[in-house]
Amino acid sequence: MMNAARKAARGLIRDFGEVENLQVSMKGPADFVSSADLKTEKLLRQELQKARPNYGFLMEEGGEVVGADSLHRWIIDPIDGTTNFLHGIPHFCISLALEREGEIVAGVIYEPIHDEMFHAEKGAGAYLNERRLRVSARRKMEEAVFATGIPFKGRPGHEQFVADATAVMATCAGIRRFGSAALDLAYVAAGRYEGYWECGIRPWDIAAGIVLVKEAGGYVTDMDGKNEMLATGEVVAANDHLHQPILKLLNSVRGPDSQKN
Ligand code: LIP
Repeated sequence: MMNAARKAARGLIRDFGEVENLQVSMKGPADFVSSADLKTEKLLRQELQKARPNYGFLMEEGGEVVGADSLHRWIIDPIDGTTNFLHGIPHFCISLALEREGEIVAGVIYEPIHDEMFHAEKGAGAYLNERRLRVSARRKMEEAVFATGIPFKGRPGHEQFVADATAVMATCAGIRRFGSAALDLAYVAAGRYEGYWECGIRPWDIAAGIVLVKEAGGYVTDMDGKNEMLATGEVVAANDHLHQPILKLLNSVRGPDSQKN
C-alpha cells in the first residue's frame, strides 16, 4: 500500500506543480485536475491489483469493482482534498484502505508535499513514517482544537453545520477546516487535533483514517455512537478523553429526526 501511494504521488506532485501554473489560465485547471485524479486512481489500482489480484475495489472515480475474493476490498481516494489541489493549495493526500469482511484493517494516508506517510494496521499500531503515533492527551474541551468539514453549494446540511459549529466554538480552543477528511483523521491520530467531525462524507474520504485513529488510541463512531461511519456518511473522531464529550455536544443540537446527509 505504501509503495503504491509513493509511486502514484510522483506523478501527482508533478501535476500539482502544473496546476499552480494553470490558476491564471482562462480555462483554469478543472479538466487537468480531473485527469490527474483518474490517472492516479488507475495507477493505484494497477499496483494494488499486482499485489492482490483477487481483491475488489471501491474507488472515488471508478466506483465499485467486485473481486473474486469477496472478503477483501481496497477503498481508494486518489486525491483527498481535491478542491485544495484544484486551487493550488498544498494540502491534499492519497488515501488507501483495506477492508476485510466489512472491517477496515489497514490504512495508508500519504501527504506528498511534506512527505508524511501515515499508516496503520489493525493490532500493529499507527505510524507517521517511522514514528509511532498516539492521540492527544488533552482532557479539557476548552483546551481542544477540532477539525471539521463545511458543506458548500450543492451539498446538504448547511443549517445543521451552523448549529454544530455554534455549539463547538463556544466550548473549545478552536475549529479548523483544512479540506481533507483523510488528513483531518490522520492529524487526530498524530495528536495535532483533539478531534474531528463531519457529515455527508464519502467512504473513501474516511476509511483509512478510521483505522489510524483507532490504532493511535482514539475513538471513531458515527453520530449515534455506532460503527456505521461508511454507511451513514457521519464521522466523530477524538482522543479517548474527549470523544464522548464532543459526541454528546453534537447530539445536543440535533433533533430526534435530524436529517441524515
Ligand atoms: C473532500 C473531503 C473533505 C470534505 C470535502 C470533500 P475530496 O473529499 O476530504 O473533508 O469536506 O467536501 O468531500 O472530494 O477532496 O476527495
